[in-house]
Amino acid sequence: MTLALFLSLAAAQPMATAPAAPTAADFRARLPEDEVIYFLLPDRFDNGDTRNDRGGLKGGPLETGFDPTRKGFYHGGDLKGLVRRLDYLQGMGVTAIWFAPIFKNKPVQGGKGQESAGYHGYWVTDFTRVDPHFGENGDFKTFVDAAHARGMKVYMDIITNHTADVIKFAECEAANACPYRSIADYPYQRRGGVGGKAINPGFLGETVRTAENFARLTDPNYAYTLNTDARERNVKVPAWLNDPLLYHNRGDSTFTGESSTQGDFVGLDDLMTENPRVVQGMIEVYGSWIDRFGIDGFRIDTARHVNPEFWQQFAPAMLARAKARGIPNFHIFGEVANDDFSPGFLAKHTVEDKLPAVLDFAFKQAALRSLASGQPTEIWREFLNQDVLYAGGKATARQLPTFLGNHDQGRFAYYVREGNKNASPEELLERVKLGHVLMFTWRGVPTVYYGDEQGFVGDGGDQDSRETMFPSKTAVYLDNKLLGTTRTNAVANFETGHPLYRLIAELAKIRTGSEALRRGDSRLLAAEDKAGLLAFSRSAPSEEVIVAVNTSAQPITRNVAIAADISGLASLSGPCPAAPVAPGTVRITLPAFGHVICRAAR
Ligand SMILES: [Ca+2]
Ligand SMILES: [Ca+2]
Ligand SMILES: [Ca+2]
Repeated sequence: MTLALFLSLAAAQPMATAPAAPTAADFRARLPEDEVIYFLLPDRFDNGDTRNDRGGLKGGPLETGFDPTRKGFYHGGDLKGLVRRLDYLQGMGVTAIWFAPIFKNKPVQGGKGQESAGYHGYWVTDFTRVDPHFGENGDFKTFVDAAHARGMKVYMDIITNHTADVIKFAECEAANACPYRSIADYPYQRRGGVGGKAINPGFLGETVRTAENFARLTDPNYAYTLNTDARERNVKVPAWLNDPLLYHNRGDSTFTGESSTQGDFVGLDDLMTENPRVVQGMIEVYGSWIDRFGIDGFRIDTARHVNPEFWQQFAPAMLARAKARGIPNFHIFGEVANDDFSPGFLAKHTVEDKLPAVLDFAFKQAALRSLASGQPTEIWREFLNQDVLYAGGKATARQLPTFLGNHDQGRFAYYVREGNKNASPEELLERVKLGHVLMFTWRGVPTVYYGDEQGFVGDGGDQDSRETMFPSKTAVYLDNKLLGTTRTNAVANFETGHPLYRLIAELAKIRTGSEALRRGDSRLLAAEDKAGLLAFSRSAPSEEVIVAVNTSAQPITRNVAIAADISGLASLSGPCPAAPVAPGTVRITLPAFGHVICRAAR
């Protein structure tokens, strides 16, 4: 539409004015769904201080954990680096920063020859302080205050399921693999199996979650014989975490059945989260971070591996703690890792665990099916239909962080390339761009994975998707071919001119300025039994926005049914048709992988 036509339409049919974009001063008033989240690993974002690269430790990589030539070790990023890039993030429209766990980790773990480092943050030994590789608690305060001064929120990544791997079992130490030993085969009241010596008389098991019952659990050697290195027996902080009775001690999870919540996550010591001592301890640990720093939310790691009753107590306690600290819109979202398209599985954890929100793995899956594998756009209809499954229904669905890829499962661009091996670099970029258009217009909270805005692709999941934004020295990162640029991972990549950075900045601006896109109800307008059109509407009291995308490599023209009283469409992005072709019908023409975001006028 031309500007003149838009103005004439606007003059003839004045639109309600969308509320002004929130400012720095009132960031606490914003709802979770108002945010644009950016997820990063502090170790891989920017290195603002090389003096802390070894975390104050002496020795080689196996002592300090620092080795930028190996993907599984610390590369040097830290809080000072993050602070000096706040302009970069704000320029992209980011309003909330979620970073991988900041807590002090066991620097290196793993059997001989299989060692890797805690650069990712998920192997915590001290839950009360920042890992020295990232800085001091004072650096954390500087970061949080600097973010808040800009009106940006800070979401911490927290873990209550496990600590670092400190507890060792005599029976399997040499093999470095400890198979899960079930309650049926290794009951609490016998040592080493049903025929063993009687221990723990009267202990009724972990399902009787009272202090009285857990007081009868006095010997942790029911499944395995504990054989922890004497030098590590007091390494955990707070000190209560050093009590081996507060762990399940049954060996490695197979991620099925009982072991899903009671097994060790690849050796990490699995906390007895049924014990009220652990519940209370974790409420204190994380409540203290809210009290001390006034942070704005938690992403909860491995949420599905903790018993629901733990979350039923922990989540409301954190919300109350935040409220008392003057943080009314504290956001809590759990990681319920899932590779299928199964909103029901995700929703279960909002219903049963009563988690306020979960990461929207279903969004990632729908985006991959549409843009990496070219499957029918009908999946998006099915997607919206299942929003009612969440506790709180559609209102909860609007608060789920949506994402295209992450540090565990890999980058969106990687899967788009894998699924379209003969596509040109231009087409791959168009597909990745359209994924971001969907993420910023679909219900939920758009969550950008660091580096995606610089065209990072990676080589797969986990360590292969954790490149540094600063110059890399890691061979498997250096040979990567990025999207939308001729640059490589050998140089720093904070380019505000990268086409994906620019697109995200534009989308963030549109979304932040639109009540409908942030908070609106969703209605599916059109989907197809093949790749092609997906159209949907977002409507809030002040406005309605209509979004249409073309997931196919061919141009399309389709008639789409909209509300009959819509008289015109003003473009927020893309070539919106100026007016309906008939009352209630708009004709949408889109190039391959094109999109329109249109504000309706009535
Ligand atoms: Ca550093
Ligand atoms: Ca567990
Ligand atoms: Ca590579």
